[in-house]
Amino acid sequence: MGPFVADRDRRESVGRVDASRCHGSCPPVAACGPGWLGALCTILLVLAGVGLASGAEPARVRHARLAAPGMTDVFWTGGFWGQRFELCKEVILPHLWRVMQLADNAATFNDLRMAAGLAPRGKPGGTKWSDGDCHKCVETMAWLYALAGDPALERRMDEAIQIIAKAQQPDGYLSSWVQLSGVPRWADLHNHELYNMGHLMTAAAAHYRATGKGTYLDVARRTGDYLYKVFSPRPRKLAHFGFNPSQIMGAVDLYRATGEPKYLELAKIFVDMRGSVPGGSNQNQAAVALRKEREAVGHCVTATYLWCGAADVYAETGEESLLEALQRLWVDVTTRKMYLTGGTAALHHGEVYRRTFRRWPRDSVHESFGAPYQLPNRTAYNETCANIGNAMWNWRLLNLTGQARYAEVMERVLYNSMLSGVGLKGTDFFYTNPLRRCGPDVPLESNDSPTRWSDTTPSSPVRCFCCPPNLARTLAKLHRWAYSLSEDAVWVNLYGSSVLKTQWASGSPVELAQTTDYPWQGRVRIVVHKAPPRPMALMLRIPGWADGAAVTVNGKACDVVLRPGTYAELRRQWSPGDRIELDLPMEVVFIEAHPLVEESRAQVAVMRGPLVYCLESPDLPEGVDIDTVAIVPSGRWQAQWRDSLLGGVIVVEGEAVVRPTGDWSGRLYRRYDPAAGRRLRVRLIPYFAWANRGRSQMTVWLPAR
Ligand code: FUB
Ligand code: ZN
Repeated sequence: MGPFVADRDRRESVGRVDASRCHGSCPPVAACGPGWLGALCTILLVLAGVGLASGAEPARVRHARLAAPGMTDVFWTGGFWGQRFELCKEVILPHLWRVMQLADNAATFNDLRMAAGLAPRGKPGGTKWSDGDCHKCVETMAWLYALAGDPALERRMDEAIQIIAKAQQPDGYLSSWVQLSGVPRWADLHNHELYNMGHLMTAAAAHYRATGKGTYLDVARRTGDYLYKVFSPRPRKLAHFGFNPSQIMGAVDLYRATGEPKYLELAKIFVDMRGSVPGGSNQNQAAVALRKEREAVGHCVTATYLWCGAADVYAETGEESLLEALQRLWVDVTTRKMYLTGGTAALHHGEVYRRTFRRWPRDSVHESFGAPYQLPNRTAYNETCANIGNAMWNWRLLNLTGQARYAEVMERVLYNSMLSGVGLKGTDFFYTNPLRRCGPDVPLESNDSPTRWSDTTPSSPVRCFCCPPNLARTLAKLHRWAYSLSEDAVWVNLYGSSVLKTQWASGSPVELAQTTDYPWQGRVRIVVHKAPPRPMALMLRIPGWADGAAVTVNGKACDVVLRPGTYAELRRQWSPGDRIELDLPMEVVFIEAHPLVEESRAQVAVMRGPLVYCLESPDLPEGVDIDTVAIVPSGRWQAQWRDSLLGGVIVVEGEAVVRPTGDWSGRLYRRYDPAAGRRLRVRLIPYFAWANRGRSQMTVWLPAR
């Protein structure tokens, strides 16, 4: 399939921006209104030396098979994700904004205020990466604003951007922790300068698209120009720089927003730097150059951000060796190193053989991938950001290739290890996402917390606020991941009540409305409201678990292949009013792990549709210890809607056996009695909904009897 011409982001900002905003840094010319006004604006822009490409998404996503719809081409109309979008707008974002004004929260706008001279200067109160988290918060506002158009949000963005712009140094550098601490620039990669500036570039591009204003983008351009100056000579001493390298995605976003090729070159430099000089650590994927890498190692946020950045570079350059490396790594991750929930960070701390540096054969890693099949449950790290990074990477691979396997992983993360990072009320969070919490005496690991937390001030159990704004920005833009477009097709990646209103490749309007109770029910209805005047394919994703899916068009069965784990292609001349009905059977299924996953041996997990289930202690009768429960997969199992539980969920109920706890005091082992145990009916809840009823114990994997 050839390259797909996609200029939706340009069109959508055209739709939003009015002529009154055409001052200074102007949005794409058509935004300046029809006729003579637009022409006048063009002339002014040219005279002012502002390229006409400014603000436009490049006219094509060169090497991607699919393109994402524009920023406002899709919106949720309700349902599961619609509720979470609303929660993000009404609760999560206001909460973040409030907490991030606290001077001693781990992420705080106050550090930027101090750097800007807008608050009395003092020591930074936030972490070294606080700025990056502030930019993620503004990015969230931009995505919400694009759809909601709420003037209060716009004012808040203006307020934040004013602080950010003032905090920026005259040469374009901006990383408030370094500025306030007085340490030299680029002294230590853990100072997170690139992380901070990367998020700045991404947030600024989103803000520009959402508002048409260039205030933030101007800051980002200065940052991009500064980074280009520092990194384009490829200084050897900075070859291993980049921890959680959001700057690669950021530079590509800036390139796409401005059309300025040097930002793409900068992104490529950041990819090429890794592993280019001996002595780099596996911790930040600098021991082996990405194009040669065969194993997923090291910090999982750092890894997935690097891979997302490389995917973005590939989308623009088409350099095959990059895609090959990413696909190799994907196989390693998904067949040997990924949890059932889509989490990938098995280890709080560990070691990797340093493959390129003989004198120090072992390399310390943390927050990282484990060895193959090393997937402990209780001590799983699975940082929410790492899980989101995995989803972001898979969304990119999906669009590059059109392969359903990537959508499957993306969906697995979203419903499970991403959503477990936020409490149902939207104001409390988890940083780590283990698959088991048990035993009152078992110590918690770093960044674990017995209950969810709302802020990360010094009294909080966790001193890192990177995950909440990452979650918020993902919820705020997830609608855009639900569909993709190609030259001759619309792809439905995620099921959720929504409307897609876009221009198809030929320029014809396409409008579809989807209604569904997914993931609770597997029935999906899509109604065509507008269709192009020639045949178009509707590509419906058939999830890997959906054996026996069925589809009808206007009530008649279709002759179409519905193979789980692929997209089913419905190609025809569509007309307004056409009705597609898809039925994805949602059975309760029992899952076992590869025999080499020692921690899950002889156990099963329960899934229904895309949801992973867990047993949580509030659902057990008084006195029954979670560690004594084994389930009986051959028993009677059923799914039930419970309106009043956890905001409304489908629970799975079935048969279990409880073994006597007995007296373990002073003992590590005892004789096993096969006859001991009594029958019990248990209720499992969706994993994402655990830890919303106070301190509890929980397990995804359960012994099978
Ligand atoms: O690196 C900054 C933050 O700390 C990241 O988001 C986390 O992964 C942790 O490493
Ligand atoms: Zn995080």
